[in-house]
Amino acid sequence: MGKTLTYKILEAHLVEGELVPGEQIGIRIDQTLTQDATGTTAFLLFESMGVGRVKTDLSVSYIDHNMAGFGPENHNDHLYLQTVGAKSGVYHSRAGNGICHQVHLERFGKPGVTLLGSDSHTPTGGGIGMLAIGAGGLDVAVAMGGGPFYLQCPKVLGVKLTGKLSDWVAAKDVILKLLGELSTKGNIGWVVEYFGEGVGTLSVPQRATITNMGAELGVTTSLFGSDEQTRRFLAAQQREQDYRPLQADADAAYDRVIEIDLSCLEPMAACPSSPDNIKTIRAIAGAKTGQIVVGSCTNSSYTDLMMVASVLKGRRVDHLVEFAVAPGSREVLNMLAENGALADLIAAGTRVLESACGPCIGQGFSPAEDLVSLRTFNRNFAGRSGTKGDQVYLVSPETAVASVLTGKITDPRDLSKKMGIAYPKIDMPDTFHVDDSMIEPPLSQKDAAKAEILRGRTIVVPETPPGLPVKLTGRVLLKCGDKITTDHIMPAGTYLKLRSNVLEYAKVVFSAFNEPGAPTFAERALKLKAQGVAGVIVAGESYGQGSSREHAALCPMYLGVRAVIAKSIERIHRANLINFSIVPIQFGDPSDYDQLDPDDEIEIDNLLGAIERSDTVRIGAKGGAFEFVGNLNLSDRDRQILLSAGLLSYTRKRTHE
Ligand code: MIC
Ligand code: SF4
Repeated sequence: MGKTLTYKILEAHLVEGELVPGEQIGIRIDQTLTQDATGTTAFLLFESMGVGRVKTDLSVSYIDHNMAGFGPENHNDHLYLQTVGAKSGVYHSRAGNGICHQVHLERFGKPGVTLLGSDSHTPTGGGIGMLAIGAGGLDVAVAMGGGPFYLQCPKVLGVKLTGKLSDWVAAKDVILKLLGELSTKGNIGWVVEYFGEGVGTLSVPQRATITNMGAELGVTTSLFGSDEQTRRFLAAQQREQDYRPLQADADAAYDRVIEIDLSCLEPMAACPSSPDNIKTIRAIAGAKTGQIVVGSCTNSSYTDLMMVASVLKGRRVDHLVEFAVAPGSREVLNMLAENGALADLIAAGTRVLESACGPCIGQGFSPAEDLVSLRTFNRNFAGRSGTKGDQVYLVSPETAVASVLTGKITDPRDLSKKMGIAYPKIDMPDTFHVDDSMIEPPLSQKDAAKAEILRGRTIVVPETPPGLPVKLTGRVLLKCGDKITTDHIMPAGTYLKLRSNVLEYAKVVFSAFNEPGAPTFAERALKLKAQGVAGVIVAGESYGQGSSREHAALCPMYLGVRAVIAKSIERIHRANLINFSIVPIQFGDPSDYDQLDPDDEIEIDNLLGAIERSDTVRIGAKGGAFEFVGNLNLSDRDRQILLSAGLLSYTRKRTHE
């Protein structure tokens, strides 16, 4: 049997372990990316590792998340990242240059290369044939220092694409279809690889939409091969030298194959409040909408926005709809400005937001209560928009623009059928407007030696995790259900500016679960911590879905949380827990979850011994009246990290050995 593309790239980068599914492997990382919301912590930790300059082929630091600038925090972060990056050998993409994944695809992505990013949508790079993986900032810091990245050797799901998308059906509908089939849980340890004759009909920006939102499946990454479409994209970005053809073998051994006929797809939506709550637009058409946004790293490419502008040219946004676009990059915005499409959007009544994450991470543009908001984004977790009880539907730019005209959820095919609007086929241009003047190269080693790093008062170095106790005596601080996302654990939106100050940010851990008038999660946790009692979280399936934000481990660690006991824990979050010395435990028997209650006392007699040499722990609860077994599922390296009180101490120890 032949090799998958995933295994070809893994093989070329393997530095530890064997390519056997399920085994832990270490791979060399060629490129890293960080963004400002995870980057400040990543760089503070990188600095404390004492490595000096980055050892990767390329590391880029982007400013794109924390852009609202209410108070000094955001700008302090930008200045820190600009100066620490310049000194450490890192390229710096300035605020206004665009969303990390879009800019990285345009300017740096290369087929066959490994990319590790401190953002869960790093797999966007899979659209150009990279093996691009999201991870916590500390893992990225270690990779910047030249350390391998460790992951579970994946199984490969081959998605065979046949046929061709019909007019008004978009790449977004491909990934929505897949999310409908596979859901957001139960896909840990898989890579999705697209193949088949349908692949050649998709441009790189379309492929990137699919691999981007593949993150919502909870897989390690998603990728396409590198072919004529890839060459065209790189040539249009004036980087044809970065092209190399790459494909899986014709008889590649996929662990499972799903077939999707692109010709049979129709417009779809992820309904509130999960990216896997999929319905056809036909089924939900007619519902009133009052707010629509086209943007985010999923759908803000030049071709997406040109399609929207072409439909809106000479027409008006419905008077009950607020419509905004957030172009993915300055390159995209520049091109729209130059060719007049921006003027068409403005004339139609569009609000033009800056090239950044913006509303996708709750940085403004929150919808009114009970109002249906259509967004071309990748996540619609409850409250992520900044409005409690929000009704966010994730759709393609085609569905978005059709609904902009009618004020109702509208099947875009009706624009042709009922309104006589022809589908504007936007081809990828032969040349993009390339201007790298907002990407600053790092200082030379000589200049870097003298350069000063600017550290604003709002940037606070995070606490190092304490060692784990031999015997854990704890209490259940929170019992939560299935699919708890990192947005539930560590809300972003208006709190995002606290990312560089764990002491402040920790106050809102699990704030979605706080009851009015009752002590907050943080207050209860700190009280226990002062009494020397460990905090324990009990959760259902798929705990820690969503983002890579390590604050969802770092802040609970600071509050004294030492263990999470769940039915299952998602990949990036589980790694973050281990990195910050919180023990991830899976119920041996999921029905034991039902026996536990908030405030239950928890005892693990020989925690350290179990971590050192066992696959299971015996957990006592309710003053000894109930005992159950937890699975640890730790690799040797995980054990060492936990025994060293986290990845930072482990890395320091190894550097000085
Ligand atoms: C997200 O889309 O949730 C984010 C904000 O980009 C996060 C990163 C973060 O929390 O800073 C992600 O996807 O990893
Ligand atoms: Fe930014 Fe949204 Fe993409 Fe996250 S998903 S990187 S917040 S645009």
